Amino acid sequence: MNPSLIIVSNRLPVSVKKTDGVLEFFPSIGGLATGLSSYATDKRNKWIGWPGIASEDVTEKEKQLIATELLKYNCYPVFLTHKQLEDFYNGYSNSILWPLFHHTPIASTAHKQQAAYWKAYRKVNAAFADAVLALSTKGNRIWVHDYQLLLLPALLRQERPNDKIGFFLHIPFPAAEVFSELAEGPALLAGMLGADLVCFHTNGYVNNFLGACQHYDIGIIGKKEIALQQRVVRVTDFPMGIDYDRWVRATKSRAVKAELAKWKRKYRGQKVILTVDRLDPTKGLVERAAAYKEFLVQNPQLRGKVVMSMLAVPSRTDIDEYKRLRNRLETLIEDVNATFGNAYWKPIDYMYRSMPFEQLAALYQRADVAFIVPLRDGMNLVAKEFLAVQQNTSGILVLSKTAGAAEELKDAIVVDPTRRSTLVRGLGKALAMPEQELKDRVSNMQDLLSTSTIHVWAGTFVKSLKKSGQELRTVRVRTLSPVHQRAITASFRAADTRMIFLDYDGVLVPFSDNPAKCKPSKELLTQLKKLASLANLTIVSGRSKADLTEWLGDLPVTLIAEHGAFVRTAGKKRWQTTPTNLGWKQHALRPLEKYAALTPGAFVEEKESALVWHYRKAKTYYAQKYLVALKRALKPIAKTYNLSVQQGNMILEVRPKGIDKGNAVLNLLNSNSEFILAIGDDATDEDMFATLPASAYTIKVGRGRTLARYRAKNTNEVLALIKKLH
Ligand code: GDG
Repeated sequence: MNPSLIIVSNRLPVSVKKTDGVLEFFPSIGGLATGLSSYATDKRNKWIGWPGIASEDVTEKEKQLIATELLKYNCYPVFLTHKQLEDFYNGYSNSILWPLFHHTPIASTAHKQQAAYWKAYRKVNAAFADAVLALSTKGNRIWVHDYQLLLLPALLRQERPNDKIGFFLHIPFPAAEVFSELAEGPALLAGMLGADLVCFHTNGYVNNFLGACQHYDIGIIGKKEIALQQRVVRVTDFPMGIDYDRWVRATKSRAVKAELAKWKRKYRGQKVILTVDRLDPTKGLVERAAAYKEFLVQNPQLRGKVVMSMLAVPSRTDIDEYKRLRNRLETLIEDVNATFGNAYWKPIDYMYRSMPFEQLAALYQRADVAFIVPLRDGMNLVAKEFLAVQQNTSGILVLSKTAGAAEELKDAIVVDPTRRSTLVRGLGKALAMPEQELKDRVSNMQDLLSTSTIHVWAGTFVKSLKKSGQELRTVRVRTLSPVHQRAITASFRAADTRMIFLDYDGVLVPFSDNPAKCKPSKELLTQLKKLASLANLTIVSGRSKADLTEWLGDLPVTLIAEHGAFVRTAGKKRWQTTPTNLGWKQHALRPLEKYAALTPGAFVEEKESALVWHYRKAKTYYAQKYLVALKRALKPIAKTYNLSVQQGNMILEVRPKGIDKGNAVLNLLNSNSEFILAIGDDATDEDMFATLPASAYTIKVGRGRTLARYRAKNTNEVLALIKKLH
């Protein structure tokens, strides 16, 4: 039996509104619900999202009612407050990500609010993560949708390291140079890379995404994949299709035929140029109306014989930018109608509303030209729907080269939406196209649309998700070069919030047989102090509390002793302890002491939370011989008492499982951090590298296998890097 599928999107396929105190449920507009219907109706699956109403606008009782009603559709609501909708949805999602991902400018008013918006975005993504974790179980497949939830895959990955998580972006992914304008870029990439499968509509977006990862030096980029330290993320294009049969069936339905008759009456004797879009800056509606105006100027003979039927669906009406756009568009339309129109002819038939399905299908049929020229568009399903209904009718498509659909619909008249002259020419070509050529082109495109349907899209995604996440590879670690150092420094400077985790021995001071030599120099203390004034600095060590307090106790840094058994937060004097049962110690001590006695130079150090077998000063021959025997002897004890036996730099350390640098760092990790750097040198630091997000800069000092992204030669290189940071 297939495991359950959890679908997560900002909006649920069923929305709620309250009119005069009565709750009404209605399907949300868009193809996604149709595409996923076969999954969404299966009782084992769940769809999690916002139901379309702010939490303040409903009582607790109504929330329960909504949840009960939605359950009939296997939908589960995540309620969001007005403030969250303002900052997360209108703010970060629609005023920052949406324009930037469509290569259009971010309004200066939005820029000013970016920090607050980002905070809300992170919080809402975390709220979605909580909902998904509460409503799913380990082993479920999770499919996350779209730009509102870019952080969600990584948030889920932290809790579900082995679940199959997929992500689909419905809008374009911008070019790396545009994406890198976004201060939160690395965090967003790390969020998406929490998935096993990251998908886009087109190959162009795949390449842009890989380019952005390359820009930030994340992972090893392969063909349609990114190898991270422990996982390989598949990055591929799955162009979304439409429910082709539904649109073809519609042309035969009585309701659509009746609507078609109405449109025919309305537009009698005219060539209809159709545009259907949400009223959105990226859809280029003003540019379209302006091009049409120019077309009328250049083709006076067609005045009175053509009409632009413009359906502008209200969208994001709370955002100022959208209000301004509506004004500009309507002013231009009035101008065109006043300049060219007369009592018998209105050049632009403008409809600011949404339309029932049957009416829309009939309008598509009546149109002679679909003028679908968004400035940039993830895919554009309207273009595909228009083509699907051309069964006994002969409409042709003019399409932007910057709409995702253009990668598939090669037989459309493809134009550059930023150049008015090509738009005008495109319209002319469409209206003059010989009937046979037009029919051939449309039929070619219909062949593709009838096979690459939305059901195929969803099925392929789910199948690929099933297969993903199985490969594990060892990734090449790069030597920390001056170029990498510069990238790290630049990213440090650009970030507002920074976290740095440094191991002590082997990272800040070289190893030495003489413990006195391990004391930090004055110079090192000064450097650390400077660094701590710029970043949240933590020293993550295996050393005892006493050593760390004596050497580093006066610095404004957080100290982690004995690999996380003890933590002293910056600015505080008290150490906090992770409570553990120490009954295991006496059992482990026996073999440790036995083999220390057999190995000249080896000795046992008893820490509060751990036992350490040191063999730095032992003769190699004996050390190696008895290390193997010791490990064997410790195995059953470790199993009984749930201990970890870990080899470090010339040490073997035994301590309770769960006390490790990974968990220690995880407890301190602040999801706000825009910059994370961790430097370590031995196996205990690998836990730390494994825990940190893919965007973190991780550096291993010295040789040996590692999960870190970079390798530094020695402590001198570490100190040089630290100096560069401040
Ligand atoms: C995003 C991406 C990507 C529209 N008005 C009415 C209506 N619609 C339906 C259409 C179509 C859908 O809404 C619009 O889809 P688009 O693809 O054109 O555009 P976005 O809303 O911007 O969607 C886009 C898409 O996600 C999918 O991944 O293609 O690039 O921006 O299905 O038919 N339906 C009805 N009345 C309307 O007035 N019934």
